[in-house]
Amino acid sequence: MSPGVQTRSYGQRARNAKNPAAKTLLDTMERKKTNLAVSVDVTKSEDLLAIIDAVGPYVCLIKTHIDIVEDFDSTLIAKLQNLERKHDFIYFEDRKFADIGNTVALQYSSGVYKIASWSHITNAHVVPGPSIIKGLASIGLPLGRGLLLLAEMSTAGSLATGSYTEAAVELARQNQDFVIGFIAQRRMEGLGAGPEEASDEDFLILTPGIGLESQGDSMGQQYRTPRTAVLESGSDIIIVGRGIYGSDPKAIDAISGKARRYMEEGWKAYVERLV
Ligand code: 5BU
Repeated sequence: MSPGVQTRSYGQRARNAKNPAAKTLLDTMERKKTNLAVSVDVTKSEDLLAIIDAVGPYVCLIKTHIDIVEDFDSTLIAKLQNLERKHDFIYFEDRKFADIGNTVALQYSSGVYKIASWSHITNAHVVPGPSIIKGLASIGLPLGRGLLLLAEMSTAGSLATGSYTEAAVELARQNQDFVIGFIAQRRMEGLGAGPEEASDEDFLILTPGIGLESQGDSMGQQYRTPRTAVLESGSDIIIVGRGIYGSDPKAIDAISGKARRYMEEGWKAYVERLV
């Protein structure tokens, strides 16, 4: 594991966090003793709500793809917010914005989903360059939201490598009020920077492509274990989807049990890396 800020506790990092969403997330992780985010990729709002209710006690963050919900209506947002209050977590809409600043600002604030109004964290590709951050920040910063940049992806053959990944880190460095970290497979601090620049950086690393029982799927997804991601690669938050609800999205007791198991695995690896 590379040396750096990841050996500090989530609680210590919360105290230094400048962005409110990052601070809330780190405080929640410390309070609930969990670095698990569950990605709930189901198409019926009833299943979405039932799974969130089942995994809620074990997560710091719920990741959504709100545009795959077939029966979406605006009352769903209030129901999601009730679960947020009941279980003490925050939301990350995995929207992967990728357009010019003006367009992403509209996509983030408006339309059917009004993402910025309820999702504490969202993410963006860096393909358009700095303008995408400017556009999203114009909406998100006044609301205390945080942005993750896609520095790497979990898929086989991903093109987000090398100088592309380094450019993402550079963009984050220039926008530390709003950019709170990365979707990545390993730590990013210091990438492409001199030691001076890297010394006071603290980016959250959120890692998808996590599974205990499977190596991947038939469409290029690749899985690593919570232990590998957190202990060996220095990830801060493991993102688990089908590993938790995949075999049967209606089997609520089994889903709770699996969420607890991933939470325990993730936390154990984190505690080990602190010492
Ligand atoms: P899974 O069921 O655990 O494979 O779901 C992973 C989720 O994380 C899914 O919602 C993807 O859209 C998301 N994801 C990913 O798998 N890999 C990536 O590199 C990025 C997002 Br970015």
